[in-house]
Amino acid sequence: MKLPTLRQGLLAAALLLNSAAWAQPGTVQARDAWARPTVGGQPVGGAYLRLQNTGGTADRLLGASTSAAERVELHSMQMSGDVMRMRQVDAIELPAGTTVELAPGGLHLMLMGLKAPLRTGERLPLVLRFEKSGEVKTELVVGNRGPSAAASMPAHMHGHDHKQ
Ligand SMILES: [Cu+2]
Repeated sequence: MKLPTLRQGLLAAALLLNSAAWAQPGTVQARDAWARPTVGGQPVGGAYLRLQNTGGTADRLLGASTSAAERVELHSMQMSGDVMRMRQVDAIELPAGTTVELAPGGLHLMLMGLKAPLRTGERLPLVLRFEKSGEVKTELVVGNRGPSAAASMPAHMHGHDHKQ
């Protein structure tokens, strides 16, 4: 009989397509990840990167981790009156086909409980966790990046007590 064979073939093809869809890597790419150097005794550090969602569906950054810190928080920075405040956020939205910039003065990753000062030139592994794309691995390069709004920001604004 030819029919069962054909049917089996279609079934196999359908399963294959299905598993291909599941196995598809995420459509979010992390680029240019970097962290600001810190001095001894500084318990937290800021990290920044560009997230590119090349897919047709929205995704969200839910969290991150690095061996260099006890934990990583997602933060936003907003003016509250005339004071810049950092706020922890649950997720960072990545609409389909967009690039979201985590940069000084705005959204950023906060490395909490640094195990050692971050020194210029160091590379640290960073794992990003997305709602749909799953885990994406990248590397943080420690160093100061070009002109940015935060370059002249007083150090106390990074003091992370969330009050100033
Ligand atoms: Cu922060």
